[in-house]
Amino acid sequence: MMSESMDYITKGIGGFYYVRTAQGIVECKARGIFRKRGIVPVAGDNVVLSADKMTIDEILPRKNVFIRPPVANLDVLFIVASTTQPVPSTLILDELIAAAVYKDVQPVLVVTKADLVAADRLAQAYEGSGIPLVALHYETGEGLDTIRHYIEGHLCAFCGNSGVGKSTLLNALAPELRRETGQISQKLGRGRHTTREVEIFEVCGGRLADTPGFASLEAQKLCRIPKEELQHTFPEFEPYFGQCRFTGCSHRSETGCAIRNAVDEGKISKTRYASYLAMYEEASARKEWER
Ligand SMILES: Nc1nc2c(ncn2[C@@H]2O[C@H](COP(=O)(O)OP(=O)(O)OP(=O)(O)O)[C@@H](O)[C@H]2O)c(=O)[nH]1
Ligand SMILES: [Mg+2]
Ligand SMILES: [Zn+2]
Repeated sequence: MMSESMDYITKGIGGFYYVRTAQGIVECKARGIFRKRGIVPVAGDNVVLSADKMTIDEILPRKNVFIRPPVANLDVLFIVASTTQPVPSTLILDELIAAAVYKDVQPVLVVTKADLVAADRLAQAYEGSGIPLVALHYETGEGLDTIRHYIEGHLCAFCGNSGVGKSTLLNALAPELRRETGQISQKLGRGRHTTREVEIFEVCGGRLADTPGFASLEAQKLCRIPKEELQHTFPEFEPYFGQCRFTGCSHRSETGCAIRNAVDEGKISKTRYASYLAMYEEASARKEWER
């Protein structure tokens, strides 16, 4: 949980850092010692400034850090999926969920376009998974307060395919950011997509990281999870650990696997288990240098 009074980096660009302090945002440089130690300050870092507020003297211990997109101390990742157009792949959603869990970030599935097609299919796929799922209904406002509740007091980010409704949701939550997003799209409207920096905004009593890198659904870029660790990124597997016949069970084809039994008994969702198998295969096939 972030503390209100702590100074933190809202944006880093070209060797300059913008740090939010109780007195407003100040522009700083980082001490040379960080580069010598191979530490790169990123948005979301809690920092201690020099007395003249010109230099970042210290980076406080991080809860987590992502390299691409560069952001630290993320608390919540909203994974936005629409019931239709585009129809989500549960494998991609599960990869993103696993990346979040692995990095100690709370994943929250946000289902949009529930007014067009019922959210049943997704709700069923994630029933009993322990992953919170919030279906949005803009006609009634249903779901928005739950999202606001997750944002309050936390550093959050959104991810999801193009067209799922991230901007629509942002505008519903924080209309004051609308101009901001409008400006950005205008800038991007012409020519190729240029690398944009991560920037953190204060909304709904929390912080929202605008992270272009999370927009794409490439969970592989967020982090690579070793195959042995994968099981721990599926919270619903936990009650069955230690109950498989073989120690070191990979929960694939071994006999007496408690997780497979739970799938057969309908206690673990079939799509979630299918994602586990696919991710395990993928992790096994990874070359040593890719790990
Ligand atoms: N019916 C319906 N339409 C929605 C809903 N959410 C978003 N849309 C529509 O879906 C389209 C895409 O929404 P955006 O908010 O632009 O999607 P996005 O995720 O920001 O897309 P990118 O910026 O390309 O990544 C727009 O036409 C929205 O009006 C919803 O809950 N119901
Ligand atoms: Mg958008
Ligand atoms: Zn097993």
